[in-house]
Amino acid sequence: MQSLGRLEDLPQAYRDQLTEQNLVPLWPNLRAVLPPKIPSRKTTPTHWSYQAMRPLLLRAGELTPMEKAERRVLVLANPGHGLEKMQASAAMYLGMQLLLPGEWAPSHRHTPNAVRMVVEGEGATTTVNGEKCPMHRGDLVLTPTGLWHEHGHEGKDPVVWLDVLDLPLIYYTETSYAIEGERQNVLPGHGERAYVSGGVVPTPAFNRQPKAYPIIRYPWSEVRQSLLALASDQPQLEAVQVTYVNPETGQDVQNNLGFYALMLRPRQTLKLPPRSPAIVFHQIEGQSELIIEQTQFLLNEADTACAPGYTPITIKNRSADTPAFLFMADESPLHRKLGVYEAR
Ligand code: 1HN
Repeated sequence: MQSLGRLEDLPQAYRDQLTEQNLVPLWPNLRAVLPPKIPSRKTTPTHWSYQAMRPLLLRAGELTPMEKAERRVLVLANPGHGLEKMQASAAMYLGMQLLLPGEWAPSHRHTPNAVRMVVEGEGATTTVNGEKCPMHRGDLVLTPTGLWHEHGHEGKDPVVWLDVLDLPLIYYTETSYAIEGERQNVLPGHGERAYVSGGVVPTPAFNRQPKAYPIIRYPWSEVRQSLLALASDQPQLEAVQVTYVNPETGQDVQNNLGFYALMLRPRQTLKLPPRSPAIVFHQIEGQSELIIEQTQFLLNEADTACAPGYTPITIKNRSADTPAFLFMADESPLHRKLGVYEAR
């Protein structure tokens, strides 16, 4: 590939004139924005140990009352982007949120899309547009763009969950903002009951407008059951994986990020081909070994890791007798919309 002219090759007086007019020559920067064959990625393979972060999160509970935090979160920041950017990848934000018994995180709505993956504790709820969702370990609760949401805690022990948002993307596009609201009235109805079975959906009547987000809470007990059933029904199936979908459309539950649950059979090794989106892994049950190109992480229960796009990934279940279960998030829906999605 031909090397191109550098900025320093140009006379300083000419460069000053360009700057004066808010002009920049392309050629010194062309290779940086269009690198050969594979994009440059700031996202580096990163691992966050739950055991290591837990005491720091609980300490935040002592140091900062809810009134001073609104959302008490330690952000899982990828050092490749710079910690202050609060990004796990180009489009994904991750945070570990703590809610203590009796606490209340007030209602608001905002343009970024969020989901919560419950990590520990019983008794917390998230109310989303009036639907009060219980939060148990492994449950996925959606708070999509524009929907009111608030968190409460009527239990006895600290509750922790992992927040996954498309905040970096929404912020980058200069569309990120929030509106504060009043405490919501709880309304009847739970999407996961109305849509309890994957094969049938409520029949459309003349006037039934399906909601944009018919299911808000995806209970782990049901997702786990689906994975076990899939694995036993299809013993030859390599990737025992399910996608969290909108039951009305069969499409991804949210606009920009995709969410999945993966089961690894005892001692299974699964190779994921390089694909354009970055991926987040969160260990729900068991212990896995995650190999991202040259980097190797041990994922203990509740650990989280992030891998850049275009990278081969291998994941192994460490146990010889129990399955491992992982939650995954990626940027596939976004890449498909942009027309840049690739599996190599
Ligand atoms: C948010 O709304 C929550 O509602 C948590 O729990 C983390 C991070 C950035 C922007 C909005 C929540 C958030 C957030």
